[in-house]
Amino acid sequence: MRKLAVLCLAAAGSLLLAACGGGGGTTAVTNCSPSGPHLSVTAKNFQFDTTCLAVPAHGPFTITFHNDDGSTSHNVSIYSDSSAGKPLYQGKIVVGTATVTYAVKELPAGRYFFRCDVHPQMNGTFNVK
Ligand SMILES: [Cu+2]
Repeated sequence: MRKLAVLCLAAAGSLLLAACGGGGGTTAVTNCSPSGPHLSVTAKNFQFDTTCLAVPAHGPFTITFHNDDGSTSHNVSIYSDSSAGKPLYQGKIVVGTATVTYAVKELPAGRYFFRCDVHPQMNGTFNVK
């Protein structure tokens, strides 16, 4: 597993990136809709269990984040777009097998981007609508 992560990091920025999972694949869902203000996301084998998250506009929300990769650090952060230049929320990094709940302030309706800051190849679309 550690070897795979190194390969993925080495591939960052190249065409091989899509092979490392996350939101880069052609089948990635981007148009998901919210079912409520409480999200649950799991990171396992250096992948999130979804490529699309959504919350309702007009209110705060929570993200319960499960890190299922023992001794590996992951988090969930939200950015205004896939350039990750402007953070809207940066979740605390979770080391090893653990669960944390992030409380996030209301965001304006829009299409944003989420990722793991430790492994940027783990990413997806974050919809507020
Ligand atoms: Cu990560």
